[in-house]
Amino acid sequence: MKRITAGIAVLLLLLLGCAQDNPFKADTVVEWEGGNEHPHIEVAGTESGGPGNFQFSDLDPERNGIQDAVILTFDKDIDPSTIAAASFEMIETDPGTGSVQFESISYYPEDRTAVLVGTFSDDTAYLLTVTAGSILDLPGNQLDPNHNALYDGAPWDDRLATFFTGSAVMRDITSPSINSNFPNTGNVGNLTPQPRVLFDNGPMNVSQLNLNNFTLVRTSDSSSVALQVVSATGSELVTVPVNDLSYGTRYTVRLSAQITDSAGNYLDTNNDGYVWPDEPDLVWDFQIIDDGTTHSTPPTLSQADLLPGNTSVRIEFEESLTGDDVVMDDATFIAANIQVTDDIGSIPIVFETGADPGAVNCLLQRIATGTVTLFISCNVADEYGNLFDGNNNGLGGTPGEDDWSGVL
Ligand SMILES: [Ca+2]
Ligand SMILES: [Ca+2]
Ligand SMILES: [Ca+2]
Ligand SMILES: [Ca+2]
Repeated sequence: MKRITAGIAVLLLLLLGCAQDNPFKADTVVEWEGGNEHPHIEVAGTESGGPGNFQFSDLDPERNGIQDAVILTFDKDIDPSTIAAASFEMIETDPGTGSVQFESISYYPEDRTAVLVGTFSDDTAYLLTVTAGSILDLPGNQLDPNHNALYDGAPWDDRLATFFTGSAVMRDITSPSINSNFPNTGNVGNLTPQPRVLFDNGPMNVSQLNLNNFTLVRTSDSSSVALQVVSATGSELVTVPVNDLSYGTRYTVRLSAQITDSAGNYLDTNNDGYVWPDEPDLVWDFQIIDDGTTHSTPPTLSQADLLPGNTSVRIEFEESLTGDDVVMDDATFIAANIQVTDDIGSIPIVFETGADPGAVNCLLQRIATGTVTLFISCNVADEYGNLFDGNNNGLGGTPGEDDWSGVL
């Protein structure tokens, strides 16, 4: 045991020069996503290589096998009685499948650090599972490895770490994520576009890349559209509609979050680095361009100006992506949808429409001073009821991304 304590002392000495990064001095002001209530393992490593190192090296040449230790540092004070054999599961993943018994398991409260000593084999990879719910901080909170500020149980709040000796290859414990998805704009000109997703950090479990987990519907009524799979590989899923899609129609694609890579890691669909039990499905829209009979292309902002005298803001709209003229629905020019603020606050507006059906004058009921900001809601519409496309991707009416604001 003296050997291990000495190892920590050496690590501490090495880290004195970079106190900011010192893993033994957890930063309690870190704002984890979803809150900071639960404890976390801040850093894992080995005794031989230090924090962030996952290769075991032989610290005791006198004994057979590779003597080293797993070092886990927590960000909160841990209940020492929970740092026990029952909390840790260590198995071989390459080449064998056996389990590993640690020779000693210790906790150093002053460093918030657990040290798991073992003897390991040549050219072998290991998977350590810190079992969900097993380790508690002093107030009794479970670890929250997926950072949602909730205790979710296994597998969501299992904390995994991999280690190896020699040339063994560690098990993939990284969640796959979304690289990109297409088509995703409002001017798709092909009636048989190929809805597809590209993945990172796979390879994916190809058997799950099927039409149960990937669907296409008409956005307006959620009626389903038949697809077939063009290709499903470790890094992409490509599909195509069985029949032609319709002009001027918006479609919604959905990929289930309940799919995994080939190692069994669930998909991180929103690419935030964590997987939650309620991880959202990946959902996105695209729209087929208009033909002569459909009128589905939304309006977007052409130009907005604060006129000389600071008593009027003129807003001109145009058709999204094409830049064609539009006729707006005057009834949507209301205070809830168009707002102007300045250094004093919100400015009352009287809306005035004139000869140009694609424009509106906002008559300010007091002179604007300082920084003048215009807000246009996605609920502004054209004559056909197409909602405003604030981010100009040809798809209107999505709260947040289609609301527009800017300084004039
Ligand atoms: Ca040895
Ligand atoms: Ca959790
Ligand atoms: Ca996620
Ligand atoms: Ca849009």
